[in-house]
Amino acid sequence: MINNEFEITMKQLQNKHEALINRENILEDHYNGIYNRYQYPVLTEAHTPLLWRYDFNPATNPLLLERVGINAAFNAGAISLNGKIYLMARVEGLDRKSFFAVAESDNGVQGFRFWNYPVWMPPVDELETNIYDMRLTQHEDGWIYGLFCAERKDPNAAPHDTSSAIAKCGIARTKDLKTWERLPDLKTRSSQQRNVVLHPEFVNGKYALYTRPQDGFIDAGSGGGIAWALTDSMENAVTEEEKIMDERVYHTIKEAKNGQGPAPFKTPYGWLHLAHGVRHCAAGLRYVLYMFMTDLEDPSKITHRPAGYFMAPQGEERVGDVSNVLFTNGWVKQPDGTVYIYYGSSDTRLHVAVSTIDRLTDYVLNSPEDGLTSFNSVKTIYKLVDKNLEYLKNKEKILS
Ligand code: M1P
Repeated sequence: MINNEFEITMKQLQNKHEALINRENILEDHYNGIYNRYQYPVLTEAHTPLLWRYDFNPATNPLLLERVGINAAFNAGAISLNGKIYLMARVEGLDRKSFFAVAESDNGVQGFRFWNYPVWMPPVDELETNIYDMRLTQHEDGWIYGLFCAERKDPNAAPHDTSSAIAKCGIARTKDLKTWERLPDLKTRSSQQRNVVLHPEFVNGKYALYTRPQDGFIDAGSGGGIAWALTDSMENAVTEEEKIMDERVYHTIKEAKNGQGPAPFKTPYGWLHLAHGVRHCAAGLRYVLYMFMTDLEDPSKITHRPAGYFMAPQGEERVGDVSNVLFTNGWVKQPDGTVYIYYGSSDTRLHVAVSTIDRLTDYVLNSPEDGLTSFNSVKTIYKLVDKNLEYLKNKEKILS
């Protein structure tokens, strides 16, 4: 490539990248009163900095080839700090290794720009192979904690078995999202852990965790659902007991497995939770998001659980590296009650939906529960139709 061509191509790449980052995001035209999706993903592999991917020096990269390819940017932790919104994205290279990188935006729905460098997260040992899905919790002890999945090859796998893996909960903390102190992995009785989330407040003087005990790397097995566990310290986090608080249930959206999403929000009515549920179907596993509320005094006690899913994959969300997946590990609450929900689709890209604390609380408090049979679902609809017809009959009297 002659120098001029190199410069022109580089400029084109930069302009295209800037245009993508600065693209205005638009609310989708769909109403359910609970939330609204934005049309464009807020992060994709194309949002990652050109600095990570290209060698800009014509002497060492005369053909301007991409040197380090990025495959995807998805499942992100989220936090609102000093008026900005920061996403802790799971970025995956062409080499299938995931790592964390921070992207920031002034308004939470567009303009997310990655920092120049990904997060420097030293491994606990040389066998740690892959890290992903960080949940950020601003704890009342003053630290921001990042809990994530830290994965390694199963040391007991047979020599020919190059797939079996062990998932642990990695723990790190920071004050500024830049410098991270890596702490020892969580120790639990369960052989595998994924989707572990730190509750933002002390409970009975202890750190409280939402865990997801599982027997295998993929299958929850005897791990019955989202569990509740306490630890005296995060510097050496150990849990003795994991109490299942949100169990898997036959013929529901969380029949195969489930996992806590981000840390819950405190509301006057209870702790508001977002989670993912997984079921088997002919196309494989289907991941959807659902919500529930827990007791203010005892966050391990579920008080309200709307039936079925809150959000499920639709349109382009359905297709990607692992299709039919919505997954969330980040949401933020703004001072005016606006909530931004960040969700990954099909392990490929990251989207945002907007709601408010009032709408989400109303949804969780007043939506009917799953009756667990077809007949009970029909009864629920009958009840609503009766109520509506009664209201419509008397509407004028009631309103006068
Ligand atoms: O591939 C779908 C999801 O699978 C895992 O979630 P879970 O542990 O609940 O099965 C995670 O690897 C997640 O990142 C991924 O989106």
